[in-house]
Amino acid sequence: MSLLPRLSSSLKPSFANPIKRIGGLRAYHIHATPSAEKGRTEPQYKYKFLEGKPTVGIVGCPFSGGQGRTGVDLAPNKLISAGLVDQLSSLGWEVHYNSQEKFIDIPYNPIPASSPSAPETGTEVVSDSKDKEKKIQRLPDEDIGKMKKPRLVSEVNHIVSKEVEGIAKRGWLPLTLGGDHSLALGTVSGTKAKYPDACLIWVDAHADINTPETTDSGNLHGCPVSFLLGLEGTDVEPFNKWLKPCLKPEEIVYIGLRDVDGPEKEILKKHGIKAFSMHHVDKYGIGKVVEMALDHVNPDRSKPIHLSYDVDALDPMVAPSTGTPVRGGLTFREGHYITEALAETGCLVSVDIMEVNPSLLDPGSVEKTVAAGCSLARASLGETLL
Ligand SMILES: [Mn+2]
Repeated sequence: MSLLPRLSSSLKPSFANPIKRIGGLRAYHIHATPSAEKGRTEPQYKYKFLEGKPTVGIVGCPFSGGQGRTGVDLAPNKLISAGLVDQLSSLGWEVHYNSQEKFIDIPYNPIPASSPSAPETGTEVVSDSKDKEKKIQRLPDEDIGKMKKPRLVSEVNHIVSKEVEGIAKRGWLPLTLGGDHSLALGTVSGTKAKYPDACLIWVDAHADINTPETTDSGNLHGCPVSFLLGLEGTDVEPFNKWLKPCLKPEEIVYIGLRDVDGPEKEILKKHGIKAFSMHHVDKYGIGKVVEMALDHVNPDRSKPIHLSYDVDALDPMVAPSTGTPVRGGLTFREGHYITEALAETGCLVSVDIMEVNPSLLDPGSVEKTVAAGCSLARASLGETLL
């Protein structure tokens, strides 16, 4: 199965941005501009913290190292090949997308295991962008405590963090396509580097707030929030070499929770972290829940918002092809309402779409899940029903 998206004719890389070959994987840059004939020439809402022409920088991170199932690394290319770049430019955004070249040079077997060109552990010759050959040692990545693949997760997130920070500092909106949710270590820290007062809205079936001590599985996609908060047990190598706690408990709010571990419940209580579970969605309705969530983290709607959206927040009937589905989730409309309401605030500065896994189920279920990922991204960027 090819890792590369089929590109529509309007998205063929131009001569200015030719396809390069890096370590057997082709890398390319896609740039799409809005035009009246495609749709809008500017987004529906004013995104008040962005600068210049409204621009999205897509970070596609083909990464599955924060959990045990392969395939989630295929999502960025699936979402792109489903037409996401064109869809966003037709909403009035200028769109930049660099394929996965930044993730090739990590020495901990970073190329997705499901890729046909996944290397064996050992020494491998890799060509860099100037076609000079260099050798990269593929290093072992043993568990540290309970943490699985800690060096790989750390290195990839360090790169993601710098990418997201760079895009945000250009005045653009970073849209990160995961990959598993451990990538929020990078996305949130990158966003916080540009916007220290940003709040975080975490839409998920899970709280992802286990610490390296409380985690049962050792999978780091269940831990990113604890690191961002700097909870006890998170000041550990290799993460503490680059990742500093950047989030206060009162700056995060959850929506959609329904599968929370015992120790996670204790952490939420102990730190007074606001969370709206599916029980609250049932009780109040999604409109009221989003309003209460915003009132908690952003009462005057004056702070930048980072939205980290795990598609497993949606009910498995809506987004079935994801690694840890839990029944009783958000309907299609509830899931999209959240993104529409956040877009309407004009405060969004960074968006993650995480945990689409195009390899788990039949083609119809995969298509449904990929389509949901794309439509959540579009709604976050101002697509409306009318
Ligand atoms: Mn998650």
